[in-house]
Amino acid sequence: MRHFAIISLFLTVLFSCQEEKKSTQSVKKQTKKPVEVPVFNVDSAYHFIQEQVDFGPRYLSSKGWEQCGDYLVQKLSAYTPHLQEQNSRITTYDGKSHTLRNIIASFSPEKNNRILLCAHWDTRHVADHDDARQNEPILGANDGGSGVGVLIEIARLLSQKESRMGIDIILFDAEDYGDPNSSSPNSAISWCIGSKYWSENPHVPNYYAQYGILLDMVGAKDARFTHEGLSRNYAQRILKKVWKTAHNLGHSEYFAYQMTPQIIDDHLYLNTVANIPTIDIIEFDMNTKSGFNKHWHTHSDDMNNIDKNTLNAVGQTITSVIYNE
Ligand code: AHN
Ligand code: ZN
Repeated sequence: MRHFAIISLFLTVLFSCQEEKKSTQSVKKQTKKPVEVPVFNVDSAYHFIQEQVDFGPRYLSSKGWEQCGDYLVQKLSAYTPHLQEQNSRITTYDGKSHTLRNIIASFSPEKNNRILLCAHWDTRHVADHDDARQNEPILGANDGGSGVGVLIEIARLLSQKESRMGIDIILFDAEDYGDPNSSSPNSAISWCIGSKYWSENPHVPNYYAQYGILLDMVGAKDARFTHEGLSRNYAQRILKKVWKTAHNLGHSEYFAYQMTPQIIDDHLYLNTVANIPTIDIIEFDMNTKSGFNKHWHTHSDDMNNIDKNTLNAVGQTITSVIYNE
């Protein structure tokens, strides 16, 4: 009888605890009001990639780079009055000197709760993974163009409907001027010069964002995005949030629950220097030696390498994530 009393007391306590948990959870849910997510226009994003590619190769200091930089500033200025550029003299692995050009478009800069969205806008100066014309620059429709195209479309949506969070869209320069000789001792630090510079010199003093999302090579047909190593180490929570959103929207073929190795990309310095937990949405292809898209750093990374279904999966997902915060 005493045993029974103790057990029933235990059960009463247990159930009352669960009740409490339930009610606090439902209160928490109710505070997040449902929001209408604007429609990501994939034709528009595709068009923004085409316009970049039409400038030709856009490697540091090239004519295409100069013209495309002006185009991006002009495009984003039409969507927000809060546009900044960062310029700095840099030297690349080959001893050449260039002027870096990071382009930053902010939405609701007065808000303290912020999300950072980014991509690199420069393209590779050499086709080091091609069989032919290895010394010539590439068009970089997917590698460079795709992430930027998606982000300009999101800027267009943000200009029409404000999100609850403040948003910063950063187009990093000088990501892709890395040393083609990957065994050279300074190879690792030859990439991602623009994001390293921004992480050490953010456009706003004491800048902070709750999290960051980097888009890199998000436009190829049947692309698979995986849980990349640095993203897992530094921003597991964001990976979960983004992948869950993608699955809820029906894009599970693109967003795979698979762990893949670390990649040196712009999110490296955001995570380690700026301390902003940032994921990299980047294609992983297990059938190539590099692990990247099969046209990576070749002359066939042109508009034929861009598929609207992939762009749409990524664009819809990111749009849904930012408007639901
Ligand atoms: C390395 O190959 C070390 N990182 C690749 C980052 C990259 C290049 N993303 C696009 N192009
Ligand atoms: Zn590249």
